[in-house]
Amino acid sequence: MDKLSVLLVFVPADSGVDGPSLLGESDRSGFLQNLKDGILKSVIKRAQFAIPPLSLMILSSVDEPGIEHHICDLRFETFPVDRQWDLVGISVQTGAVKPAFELSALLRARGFKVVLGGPYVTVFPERCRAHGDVLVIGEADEIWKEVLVDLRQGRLQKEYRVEELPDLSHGYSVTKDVLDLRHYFTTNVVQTTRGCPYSCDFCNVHVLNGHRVRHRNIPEVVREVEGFLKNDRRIFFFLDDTVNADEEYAERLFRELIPFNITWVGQATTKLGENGRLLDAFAKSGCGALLVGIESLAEESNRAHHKFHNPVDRQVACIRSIRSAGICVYGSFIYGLDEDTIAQAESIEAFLDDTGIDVPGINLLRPIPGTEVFRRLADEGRLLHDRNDHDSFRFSWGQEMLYRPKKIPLEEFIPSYTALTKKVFSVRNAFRRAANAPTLRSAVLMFNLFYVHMYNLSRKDLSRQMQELAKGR
Ligand code: B12
Ligand code: SF4
Repeated sequence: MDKLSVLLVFVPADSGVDGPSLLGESDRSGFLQNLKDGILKSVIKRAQFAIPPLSLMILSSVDEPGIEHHICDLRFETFPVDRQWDLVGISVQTGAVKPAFELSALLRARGFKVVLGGPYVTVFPERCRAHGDVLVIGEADEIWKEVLVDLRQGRLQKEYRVEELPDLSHGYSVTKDVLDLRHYFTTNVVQTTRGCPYSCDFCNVHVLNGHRVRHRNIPEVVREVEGFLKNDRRIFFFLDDTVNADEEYAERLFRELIPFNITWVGQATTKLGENGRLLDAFAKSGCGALLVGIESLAEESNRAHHKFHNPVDRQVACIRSIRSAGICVYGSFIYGLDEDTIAQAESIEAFLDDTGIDVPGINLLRPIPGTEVFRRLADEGRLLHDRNDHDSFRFSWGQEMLYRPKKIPLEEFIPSYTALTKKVFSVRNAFRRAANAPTLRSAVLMFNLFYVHMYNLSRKDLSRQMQELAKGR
C-alpha cells in the first residue's frame, strides 16, 4: 500500500532575515550598479546564516509506519501544489501569521487537510481555530505521533493539546533525511535544553517552553552531533535560548564534544565570563561566537522589563573575558526600553568601544502578542496599532516603531536611534570589527556588512514613519 504523504511547511516573515528570496530585485540599472548589487546580494545571502526550522526536522523525524514526511521551506521553495498531500502541517510563527493563514485557506480550498502548530497557535489557539482543520497546541514532539496514527486510521481530531511539557530526557533523535542541505548556511542545528528560568517581559520563551530548564541526555546529543557530521561538516548552531543556563550540564556536554573538532555558535548570558571552567570548555569545544542579550545599559530599564540576571556593572568585564577566551560576542541591545533616556545612545557607543563587541545588534523593541510587555503597553495606550489586530504589527527585524517609548517622545527617539545606527553600522566599522575579532573574521565581516545594509533599510522605514507622524500632527 502507498504511504500517506505529510508535508511540513515553514512560512517566511516579510523581513530580510528570513532568506535570500526576500532580498528584492534592484530597480536601478547600469553595469557598476548591477555589479555592486550583485556583490551585496551575495554578501547578504551568505550573511543571513539561514538555518532550517528545527521544529519541522523534529516532527519529520517521528517514525510512524505508513507515513512519509517532506519539508517545504517557503524561504527557498515554492509550494508543490501538483502533488497529492494527505496532510499539510504549517508552522505558524508570530511575524508570519497572515501568510500562514492565507496559505492554509488556499490549500483547504483545493481540498487539502491542514494542521496548524507552532508558537502562535500555542499562545492564541482561539485565533487559529477557523484557519485550520486541525490544531496542535504546545510542543508537539510527542503528540505528533498521535496525530499521525489518527491520520492513518482516518480519525483526525480537531484539536491536540499538549497538557504537559515533553520530558526531553526520554530520548528522541533528529534526522535530516528530508532536508535539502543546499538551501542552508548549515543544517547542523541542535537544541540541548528547553525552557528558561528567567522572565524578561518582552520574551515568549518562558511562556511557550516554561520556566524549568529541561535537558536532553548528554550521550544522545553527542550521538546527534556525530550523526549530523556525516553529511554536513559545516558550523553547528546550538539553538538553546541560554546555552549556559545550567552551567554544570553545559560543562559536561561541551567537554564531551571536544573530540569532534566542530565550530559552533549559540546564545548565552554574559555570566559565562565569570565561570572560567565553562568558558574553557566552550572554547575548547569550538565555540566561535555567542549572542548575549545586553538589552539596556540603564539598570532601571532592565528591571522595568524584569531582566534581573545581567547587572550592567559586570557586563564589561564579562564580555572582555569571553572575547579573551577566543570567542566572538554578538551583543544584542534594545534601545527604547521603559527607563531609557536619550543618553542611552551615547552609552551604547561608549560600551561598544569599551568591550570591543564584534557584532552589535541595536534592536527596536518588538512587543510580541502574548508577552507581558505587549499587554502592558496596550493597557497604557502606548501601542501604535490596535492590540487586537496582530496583522498590523510588523514584528520582523528592524523596521518602524510599534509603540511609544515611556521617557522619550517618538519624534526625538527616532532621530536618536537612526543617528546611532548610522554611526555604529558603517563599512569602516565592519572592517575594523572583523580585523579585531578573536576568531571567525570573515563571518564577522559578513555579518557587519549585512547589518550596514539592514539598518539602512530600517532607517528608510523610520524616516517614512517620521513623515507620517508629522502629517498626522
Ligand atoms: C532559531 C530561531 C529563529 C530563526 C529560525 C526560525 C525558526 N522558527 O526555525 C530565525 C532567525 C529565522 C528566527 C526569526 C524570527 N523569530 Co525566532 N526564534 C528562534 C529560536 C531561538 C529557536 C526556534 C527553535 O528552533 N525552537 C525549537 C523548536 C523545537 O521549538 P518550536 O519552533 O517552538 O517548535 C515546537 C512547537 O512550537 C511545535 N511546532 C512548531 N511548528 C509546528 C508545526 C506543526 C505543523 C506542528 C504540529 C507543531 C509545530 O512543535 C515543535 C516541537 O515541539 C526561538 C526561541 C525558542 N525557544 O523557540 C525564537 C522564536 C521562535 N523567535 C521569535 C521571533 C519573535 C522571531 C522573529 C519575529 C524575530 C524578528 N523580530 O524578526 C522572526 C520571525 C521569523 C518568521 N518566519 O516568522 C519568538 C516567537 C514568538 C512567537 N510567539 O511566535 C521566539 C520564541 C523567541 C522569543 N524570544 O520570543 N527565529
Ligand atoms: S530573553 Fe532570554 S533570558 Fe529573558 S526570558 Fe527570554 S530566553 Fe530567557
